[in-house]
Amino acid sequence: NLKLDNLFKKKLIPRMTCTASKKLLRIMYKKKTNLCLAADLQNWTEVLEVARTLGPHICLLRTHIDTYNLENYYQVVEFRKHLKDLATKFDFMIMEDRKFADIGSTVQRQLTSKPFEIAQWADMVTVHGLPGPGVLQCFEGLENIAVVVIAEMSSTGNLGRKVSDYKHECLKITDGYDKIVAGFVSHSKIRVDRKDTFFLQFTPGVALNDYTGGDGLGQQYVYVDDAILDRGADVIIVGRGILKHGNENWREVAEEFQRNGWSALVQKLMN
Ligand code: 5IU
Repeated sequence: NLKLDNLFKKKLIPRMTCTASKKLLRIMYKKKTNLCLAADLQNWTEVLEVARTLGPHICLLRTHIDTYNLENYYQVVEFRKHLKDLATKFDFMIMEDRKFADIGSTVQRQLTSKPFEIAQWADMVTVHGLPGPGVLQCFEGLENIAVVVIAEMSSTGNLGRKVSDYKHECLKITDGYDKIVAGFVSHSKIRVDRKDTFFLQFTPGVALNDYTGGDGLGQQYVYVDDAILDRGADVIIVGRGILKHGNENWREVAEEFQRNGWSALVQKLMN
């Protein structure tokens, strides 16, 4: 559809200053998906399996590399090599949800030190806004890695929702860092069309309409349409909504998230 093509290629993509978000938006448009898989599985081999199965349906794969039972540095290297190969093969990006929250000089070392060497393989990482702009400044010397600032978490009672202005302050610290910041994690609308910049909103805690309730540990879920149309998500982050099913059903469920997510995004952007 010509209107949608124009919207992505002439309006949205050129307005992004951050190389990673430009790339992500291109992938989303090409593959017709705004689904990010939260690859929360126990073993690194299972993470590779899910990446291989769902690669065609996702634009982004979100890792927690410290939870995959990687036993030594050589396994880490092997894991990230295979994951990168799959990302290239299926054309998706990788976001390590590390949630950095320290002073810049420490974050810089956390990004580069062994065994994980996050800066070498992640396209994006999450950071908390709590430390202030230093947490962004420390990315300036690093190439090929962008930042997603956590403005409002999905969990019950999270301070991003409770502390007035927290979300807005997270926005403010990104001023001057348009090249580094790909967007925000938020469970409610944080549309920040500052100057010429278009940031992406990533929203976790998303479920299909067959689901009600949380997970008993504070996670709160919203439906795909609510996440995108009411709460402003551009990219939906889904873990258990897919992974709680047996691996023979992963693809089918992911396709449903993909279809619903993409049609809601198109509806939102065309309005
Ligand atoms: N995640 C959240 N909420 C947040 C942030 C990250 O759920 O505010 I920041 C992560 C945690 C989990 C994934 O790895 O997103 C969501 O998983 P489920 O779809 O399984 O709830």
